[in-house]
Amino acid sequence: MINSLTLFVTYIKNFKVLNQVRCASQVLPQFSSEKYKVKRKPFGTIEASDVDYFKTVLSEDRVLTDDNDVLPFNIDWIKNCRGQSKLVLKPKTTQEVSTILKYCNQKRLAVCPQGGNTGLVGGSVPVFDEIVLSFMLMNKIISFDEISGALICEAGCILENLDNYVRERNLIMPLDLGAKGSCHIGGNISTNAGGLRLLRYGNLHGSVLGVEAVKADGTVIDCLKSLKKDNTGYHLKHLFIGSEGTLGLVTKVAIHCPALPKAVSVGFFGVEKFEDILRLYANAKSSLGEILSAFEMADNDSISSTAKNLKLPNPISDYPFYVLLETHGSDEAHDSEKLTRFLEKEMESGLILDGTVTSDPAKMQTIWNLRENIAAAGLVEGYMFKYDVSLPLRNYYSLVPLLRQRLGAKASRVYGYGHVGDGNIHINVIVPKYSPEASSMLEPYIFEEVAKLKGSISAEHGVGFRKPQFIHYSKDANALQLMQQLKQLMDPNGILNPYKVLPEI
Ligand code: FAD
Ligand code: 2HG
Ligand code: ZN
Repeated sequence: MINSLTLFVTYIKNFKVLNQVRCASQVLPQFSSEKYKVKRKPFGTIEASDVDYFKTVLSEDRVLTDDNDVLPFNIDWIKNCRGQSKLVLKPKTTQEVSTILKYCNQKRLAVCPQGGNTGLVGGSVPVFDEIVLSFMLMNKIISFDEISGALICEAGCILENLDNYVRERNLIMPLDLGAKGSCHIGGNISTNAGGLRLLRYGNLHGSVLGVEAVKADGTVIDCLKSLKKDNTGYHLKHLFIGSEGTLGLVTKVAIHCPALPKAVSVGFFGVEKFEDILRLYANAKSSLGEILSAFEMADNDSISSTAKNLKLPNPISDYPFYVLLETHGSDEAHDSEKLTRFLEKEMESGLILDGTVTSDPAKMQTIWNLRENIAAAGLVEGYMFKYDVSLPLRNYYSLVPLLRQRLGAKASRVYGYGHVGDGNIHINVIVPKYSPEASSMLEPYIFEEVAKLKGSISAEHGVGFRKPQFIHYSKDANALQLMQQLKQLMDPNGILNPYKVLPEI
């Protein structure tokens, strides 16, 4: 067993470092409207009188109009999209959100809701001059029931802060993702974020107990029940989970928190070929059963470039593929013995070439750091195209070699990694510089291939601004029509996050 972990960089530090690298290393992105050739819809334009009105609703310091103050709200995390908003509003209460929306609806002013701005499909930033409504000041925990595990909080609470809060009370948040230090629970719900442990704790349609949301006309919809069972008619909360701010703004959330596992172990394995990962996954499910909490994979390029770019240690040496496997259980000796036995057995079978198993928190964190930072590490190498698709498991990795071949020397790197347990692969393609040619070699080609394989063009990141024109690869025409009808019903003037999710008719 290899235990050469010497450098313990916490995720939070990495996230900050990465943000600095990201901000320092790139010039301002091109305006989305020019890059993607979008025409402004006939919304109202903001006038001085509108700003004056918002200053009466919010205090002056919560109405941002200075270009430098507004700029960060116009640019997305990956620095791919850039809007031209001139106004950011920071409400503190549901009532303020409601008053703002009522006014915007009457004056046909478009609004872009923004949480932690970590979204990866351009949904969180404006395209033109939409008003940014930031949830960053709606960050209070309202109540927590330690017995049932029901947490009720405002939408702008940062996921990691919530997790720290409930951990102190022996529970955990039911989702975890690399952006936890910045993303908001309201953003998570609006994107139906998946993350690293969906395999174990399920998706947000299951763990969200209730939401409070504000419709485009300012009406507050109170579905903030914290009951596990509530079959009183239509399950309206689901309309807001994953609708990316196009049907209503989520202001409060009730969510079920599972128990803090008493025992956590992590295994990190080197594997020869992708087919072996699938066999390992099947074996892990049967050998580890209910304690399996994550089964992640990454190819060599993902891990070696992340280790190199961010100077993170790789606890095992170079292999074509890697598997990160985690268990959440209640008996440390029993669980780590189970995992060690699994490692030994699969090393004997030849599915695992080498590996390490640990229950040491710092060492587990080091392994997770390597995995969680893949998303960002490539940003230092050039322009990154990101794809987030789900595919039948037997075809899970098939697009990576296909894209490598198609792009040849035009791409400096094409790599795949993701949540095997959810059939969700992330494919990152790095080119030295953005060009429409590179883009047209990738899109719609990749989505056509996903459709041929009966996958989904968005597994967990959403549709946002980048994918509405491709949504038909995964949604049937009648389903799309129903989506349009729902939008018309809930937001007849189309002021909520325009240019996102729904394709142009
Ligand atoms: P934003 O980015 O601010 O917004 C996302 C969308 O939701 C936008 O359309 C926005 O308009 C809307 N929105 C935000 N708040 C509200 C609200 N209160 N009401 C209505 N609409 C709202 N995603 C995953 O699913 N799994 C992962 O493992 C994962 N890992 C990531 C790792 C990194 C390093 C990064 C940068 C991103 C990752 N993401 C992942 C993507 C992103 O973090 C998630 O989509 C997250 O849920 C977005 O939350 P946010 O608060 O940043 O939302
Ligand atoms: C992850 O699983 C995230 O790390 C981000 O969903 C994926 O950035 C990506 O491509
Ligand atoms: Zn992911």
